[in-house]
Amino acid sequence: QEAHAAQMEQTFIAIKPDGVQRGLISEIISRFERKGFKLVAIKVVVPSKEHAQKHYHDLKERPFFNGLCDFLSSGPVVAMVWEGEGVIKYGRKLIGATDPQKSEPGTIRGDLAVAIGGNVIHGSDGPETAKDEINLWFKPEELVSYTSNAEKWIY
Ligand code: FUP
Repeated sequence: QEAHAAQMEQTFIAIKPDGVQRGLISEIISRFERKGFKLVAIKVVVPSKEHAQKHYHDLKERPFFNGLCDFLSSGPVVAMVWEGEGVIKYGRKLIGATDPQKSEPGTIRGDLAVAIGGNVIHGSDGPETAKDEINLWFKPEELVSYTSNAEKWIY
């Protein structure tokens, strides 16, 4: 386990208001959990518009930015931090392409969504954004550090 500690990374994953309203929380969590990733932080929040704007600041020049921020702040979001080897990149793989019409079957968006404006989930797209997004959504003390019994079988 100690040998793996250096390779462990964390990513920010959010079930967006459409995913929460559609009752997809457990379905989405179970996909990350069954894979072998570890949940180290979770909360249900209704983000403010300002918070949504900070979260999507990279997209502020895009025409859909305002509608996107309205959407993210329109209701409860399940904000999470998942940990594991390669979780940033592989989490994106579990999620699938941004446009659900293009995401593969077997992915969360491929299996559970049809429109880009209702693609149910967000996941950090790289190590830097993962760090920034975790810091935006969580205080350090909201993240837990623990060893699960399964880890010696996963790693
Ligand atoms: P992703 O990282 O897959 O969530 O995709 P982006 O960061 O590029 O986009 C963030 C969100 O903006 C998407 F989840 C949906 C929305 N979006 C649109 O509404 N229209 C677009 O053309 C692109 C993105």
